[in-house]
Amino acid sequence: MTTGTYTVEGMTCQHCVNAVTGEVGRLAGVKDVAVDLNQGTVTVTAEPIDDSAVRIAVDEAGYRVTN
Ligand SMILES: [Cu+2]
Repeated sequence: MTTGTYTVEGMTCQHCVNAVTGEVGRLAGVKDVAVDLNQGTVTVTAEPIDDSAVRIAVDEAGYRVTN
């Protein structure tokens, strides 16, 4: 299991959390998605973790990975 932390721009409320969690959580191999609104981060636990797929999923949710 691999964990990756992404800095995501634009998340402000529970709606944002649900949108990001929903899109990223549907990716193959993803076991957990944890959003920290204060830090503006999304921590993904997956086996394997597909970095580019995570970035695309965040983008599709309407936000942007900045790291
Ligand atoms: Cu929001």
